[in-house]
Amino acid sequence: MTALRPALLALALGAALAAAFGATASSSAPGTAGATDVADVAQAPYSLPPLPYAHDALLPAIDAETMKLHHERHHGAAVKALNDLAPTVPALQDGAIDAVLATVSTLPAGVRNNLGSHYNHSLFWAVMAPTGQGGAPSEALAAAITRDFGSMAAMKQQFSQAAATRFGSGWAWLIVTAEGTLAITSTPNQDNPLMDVVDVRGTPVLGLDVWEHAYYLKYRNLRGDYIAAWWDVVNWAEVSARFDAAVDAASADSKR
Ligand code: MN3
Repeated sequence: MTALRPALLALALGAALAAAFGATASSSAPGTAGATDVADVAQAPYSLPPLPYAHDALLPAIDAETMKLHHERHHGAAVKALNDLAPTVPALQDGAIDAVLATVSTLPAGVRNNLGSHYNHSLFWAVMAPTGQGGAPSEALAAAITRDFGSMAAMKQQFSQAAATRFGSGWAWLIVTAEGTLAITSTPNQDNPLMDVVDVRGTPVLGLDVWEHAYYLKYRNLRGDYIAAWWDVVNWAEVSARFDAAVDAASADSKR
């Protein structure tokens, strides 16, 4: 999850390629090709994660065209913007994403928008699974949902309400708080609960994109229908794993 590792890997790869093909490269662009190669890869620490399923895997909840456009164009544009920003924002070159988000108020607005988008969409693709393959919450997650909301149905109702009432563009979240409990919140635009600019902070374990680009082709203005259908493609195994990790982290933090 850190930006450092891919950057270093790319640097090492670029240097190795420059060394291996130096003679060839310098014959086409004398004296500069090797260095340019290294600089290019060093400036691209972010990449678009591939979708872990086909574009049409989430039908009928989400249509294939929406998934393709959303992933390649919307998320892709954020990744490109981040790579354009990275040379002038040191935190983007060597900071872990969650740590950068926690100090986002001190960074240029483009970081808030585009690193937020990159984090949010990366989580969104991961917490969905092909229709029929979403499984069920782990025992630990199911118990926490009952403890903190009363029932699974009540949690879904609260989450759906948060998603439906987020004015304009934004996200709904199920988070683990610093106390290790579950809570529901929503954020505008590409903000998320890891950022130091939001009211309710915590570690997201489930997130729903309610920007119109996430549903408008199929659902038009009917955001509520999209939200209701989306529960069919939640990847509960992934949400459960993220819940376990977030609870462990909250517990470790409370012992410091
Ligand atoms: Mn989106």
